[in-house]
Amino acid sequence: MKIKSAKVIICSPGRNYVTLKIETEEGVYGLGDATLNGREKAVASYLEDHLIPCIIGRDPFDTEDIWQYLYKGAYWRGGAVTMAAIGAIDTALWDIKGKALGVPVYKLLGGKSRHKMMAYTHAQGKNIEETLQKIEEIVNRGYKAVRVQSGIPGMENIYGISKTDDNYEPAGTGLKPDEEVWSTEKYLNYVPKLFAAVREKFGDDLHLLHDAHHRLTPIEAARLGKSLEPYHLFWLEDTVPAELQEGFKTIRQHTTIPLSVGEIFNTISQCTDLITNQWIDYIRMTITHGGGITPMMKIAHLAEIYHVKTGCHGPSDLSPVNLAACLHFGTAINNFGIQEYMGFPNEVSNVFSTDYKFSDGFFTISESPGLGVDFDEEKAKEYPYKQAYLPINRLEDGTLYSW
Ligand code: CS2
Ligand code: MG
Repeated sequence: MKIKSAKVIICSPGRNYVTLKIETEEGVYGLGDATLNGREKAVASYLEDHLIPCIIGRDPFDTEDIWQYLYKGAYWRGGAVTMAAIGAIDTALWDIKGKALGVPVYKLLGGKSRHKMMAYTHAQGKNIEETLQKIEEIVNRGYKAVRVQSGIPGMENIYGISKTDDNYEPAGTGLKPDEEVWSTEKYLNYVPKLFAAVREKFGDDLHLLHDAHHRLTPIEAARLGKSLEPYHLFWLEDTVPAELQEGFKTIRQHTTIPLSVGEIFNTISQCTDLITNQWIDYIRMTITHGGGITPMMKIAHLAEIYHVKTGCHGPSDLSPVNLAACLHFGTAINNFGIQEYMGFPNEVSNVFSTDYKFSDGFFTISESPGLGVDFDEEKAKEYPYKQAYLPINRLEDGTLYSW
């Protein structure tokens, strides 16, 4: 087989998505998700101006060499923009391989290691009462695992809490990032009360997750972990900015709470210490931002040796193509942990078609050849790109802080 052409389509069915479509001389095409929230055009340019010219004429089955060529051959290795672009190409090539062979991608990754995959979704409210109501709605939809976030008294706009009654969408469409204000002390004092109320109302069996979103120091994360131990969370996510992987060693010394990290990682080198020192329990890297199925299989196999499970990032700001790829990946690997599923804006189903199944809190994989997703280029034209930025965060004294 030979790659004949590739195109990048940015569209905004409810929010921005970047989709790569690779076509072969034999008429088989593959799809990849190249969405990077707030940096969509950078990834599109990296693909169009630098990577696509290099893959024309290549055999789409040569995924390992093509990945090495795009990663090492660029000289400037790694980074969110670069790896989302490479991830989209790799995903599209696996889609082509499955279609060409007439098999679902998971069969090329090791076959079926499970017949269903547990999902978690987001419950958030402006206060504890509202959050409890949202959790109840989600439990009634059959979920067995829920991420719980709440507004914090004394803080107006914070991560994870929608300013409207719609689902939470972090990216604002202003010409510059929105600014939010943060107090770690108010947050640390409040979150244990939130989970006490949740356990009181829903009992012990519901899996509870929480996202600290990169905002704590290691010892603050240790304090939060210890304070949440009575509520036995499924995981506490993104406690500290993980440029300092060693920070997780401090957390581990103080608390048994399961830790997850990695949604903003894009290469294995960012998590090697975390995994091999068993400083984490779940790796959150996702197919697109992790550089594609090819490297993610290597990360899953490394993690398996150290009892680390996967928990792929799956927000509404990655497209159904990434989600489908995560599900094929999650079907095949032994150490699948859980799959995030925020759902998508209603308009998404006008552009993307998928045939994975979701019911009663679990995904089941599609048996269609390839990834089992499709993309309507004509419909996509009805939803033009909208400039969007993720917010920035400041402490109450104005200090720039992690968002
Ligand atoms: C969050 C993400 O889902 C999560 O765990 O961390 O929603 C994250 O805030 C967004 O993907 C940023 O675009
Ligand atoms: Mg997160």
